[in-house]
Amino acid sequence: MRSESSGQIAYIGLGSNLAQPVGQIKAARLAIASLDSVRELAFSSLYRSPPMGPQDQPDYVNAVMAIVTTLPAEKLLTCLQAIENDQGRVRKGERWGARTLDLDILLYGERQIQLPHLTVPHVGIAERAFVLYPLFEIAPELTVTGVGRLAELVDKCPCNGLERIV
Ligand code: A4P
Ligand code: MG
Repeated sequence: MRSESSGQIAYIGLGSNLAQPVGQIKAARLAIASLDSVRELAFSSLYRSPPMGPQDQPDYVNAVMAIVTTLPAEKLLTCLQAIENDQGRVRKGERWGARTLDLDILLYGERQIQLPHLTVPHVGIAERAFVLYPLFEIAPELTVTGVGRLAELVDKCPCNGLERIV
């Protein structure tokens, strides 16, 4: 993984399964790219998949975005949560429940972060097809810090009904 002298390369996972998910993902991409101190490097295709977790909710649309940023990881998280809120995210306390928008920091440079409210690399990254496949599309040479080569993780991960839609 590279880090740029002008900042860190970070990967953000985007997910939505309510209120026109494709539109939610596209709006979030614009909002992230418009943040001060953030520049978009790459954006994956959009992928549809059945829900992981409770099954009585709509299919998800997911994508992964690469950015370069001078924001510290905690500040980036705060900015992403503000975008989730702006796009109508309601937290009902149900684990893995339906949502208009979920923005996760998948990777932040090569950092490993363990804070009460922020774990990087994101928990579960190695087993989730809806994260690994779009990430591999935009960063096939990546190594996931502390976990292993992305190409090997993709090889070991069944696609679990994931399909590329756009
Ligand atoms: N948090 C810790 N580390 C991070 C990080 N690296 N990035 C904390 C973002 N947030 C991080 O998240 C809960 C808390 O995680 C936050 O307060 C933050 O401080 P949340 O977004 O409020 O709630 P959540 O997303 O429901 O929780 P969780 O456990 O993060 O869920 P996931 O892992 O995001 O999974 N099925 C499909 N097909 N596609 C999906 O995208 N997503 C989920 C949610 C379930 N099923 C899915 C999908
Ligand atoms: Mg989340």
